[in-house]
Amino acid sequence: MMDESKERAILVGVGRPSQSRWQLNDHLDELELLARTAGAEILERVVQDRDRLDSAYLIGRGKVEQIAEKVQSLELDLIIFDDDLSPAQTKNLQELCDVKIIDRSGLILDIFVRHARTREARTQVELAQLKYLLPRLTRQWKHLSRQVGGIGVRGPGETQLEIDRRLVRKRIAVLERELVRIAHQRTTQRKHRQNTFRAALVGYTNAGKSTLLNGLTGSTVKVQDQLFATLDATVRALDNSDKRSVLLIDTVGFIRKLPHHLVASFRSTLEETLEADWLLHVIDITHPGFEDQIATVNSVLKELKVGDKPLLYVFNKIDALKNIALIERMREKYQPSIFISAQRGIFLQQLRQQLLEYAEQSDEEFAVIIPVEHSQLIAKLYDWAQVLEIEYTDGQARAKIRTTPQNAQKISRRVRYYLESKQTNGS
Ligand SMILES: Nc1nc2c(ncn2[C@@H]2O[C@H](COP(=O)(O)OP(=O)(O)OP(=O)(O)O)[C@@H](O)[C@H]2O)c(=O)[nH]1
Ligand SMILES: [Mg+2]
Repeated sequence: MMDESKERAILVGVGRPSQSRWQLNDHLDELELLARTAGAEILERVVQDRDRLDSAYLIGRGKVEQIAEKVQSLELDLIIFDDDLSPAQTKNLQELCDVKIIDRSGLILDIFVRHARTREARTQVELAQLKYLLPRLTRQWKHLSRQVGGIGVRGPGETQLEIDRRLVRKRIAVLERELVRIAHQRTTQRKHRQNTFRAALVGYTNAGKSTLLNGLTGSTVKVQDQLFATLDATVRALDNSDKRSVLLIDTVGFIRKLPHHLVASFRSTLEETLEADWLLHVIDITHPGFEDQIATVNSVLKELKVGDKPLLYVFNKIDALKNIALIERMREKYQPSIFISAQRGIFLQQLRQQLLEYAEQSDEEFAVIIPVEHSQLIAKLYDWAQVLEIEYTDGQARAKIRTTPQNAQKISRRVRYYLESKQTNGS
């Protein structure tokens, strides 16, 4: 049964001494899921154990020749490598196998191209794709793009590959300017909600972030058993939060070896996350490699310089967990943490409660004194904080305000000498 609409592919992985076979299989499972999300049909996996990667072919030349035979016998359209290929390796492999070659980064980019809906996401993806293609822009690629198309050469690639590097660079500059403009718009939007507490959902792709957002806010963001279903930042208010307004932010998921061009290009989407007051790190506890996923997410967070933001580990999908003992082990190991099922609504009420409590607690009370001629700054206080009391005497405004630590910092920077005292009044 050959599905004509799907590209026929095999996966290639390299076994390293530092890595268990189990880990390699887990990585290849994930690669297969990525490939299927991109619309490929996987016929086989090829694994080679190596201490060192080959500079010309990544794997041994003999192995490449075996793969070239499979290209014929299995009628392959595509070979997908789990490891990053240099432009030269890609070219060499293409020459020997005479078929399209793509690596994990290229595959992730392809999925992003498919899933990008908004102008911002499209712009970011095109930028990342062009940056990825630039060093790979050779005659070989042009030739292939004209002939085959499909996975890895979709989207802007098809037309951009026809033109020379100089034009690609020009396009990159245009996109970068466009993103600065979009980011500016976003900042303006964000200003309107400065006095609200914001919690960002972060986590590995497919962990259940969007399901959780829907469960907590009653919205209907797309949920799919697919990688990278969400590419845009969605902001929704926590329902049932009359005491304190709390916003939740859902955004793009992370994955092992997320291409760094992509992370850089998605900065404006991730900006919402970067400015959040609290991170909810959502984890699929039923995934066999969930602890590796936690480590990956934490390292991306570090890369984004939000490694020390306050964070709650939200272990999700406990409804589908077989080994219940895992919960107690993880509760000890990851703190603070909560164990929920976003889909079934198990312990969601508790999570909502924690969010509200945290939001309340994180507010601090300040007494500020501002000379009345700084009327703009006084007006700003109302944007940035809850003004509990304000009185005007001797040409000065004396105010008691309550706000998040983030905003408090901002205010104290502006207020400078006028900040009288700071009383933490959390409890
Ligand atoms: N069993 C179970 N499945 C869940 C739960 N929460 C989410 N899922 C499923 O997990 C899959 C991924 O859910 P999403 O909410 O799209 O995950 P995400 O983290 O937003 O994924 P991306 O946007 O692709 O990064 C879907 O098939 C959900 O139905 C849960 O509590 N239990
Ligand atoms: Mg999602």
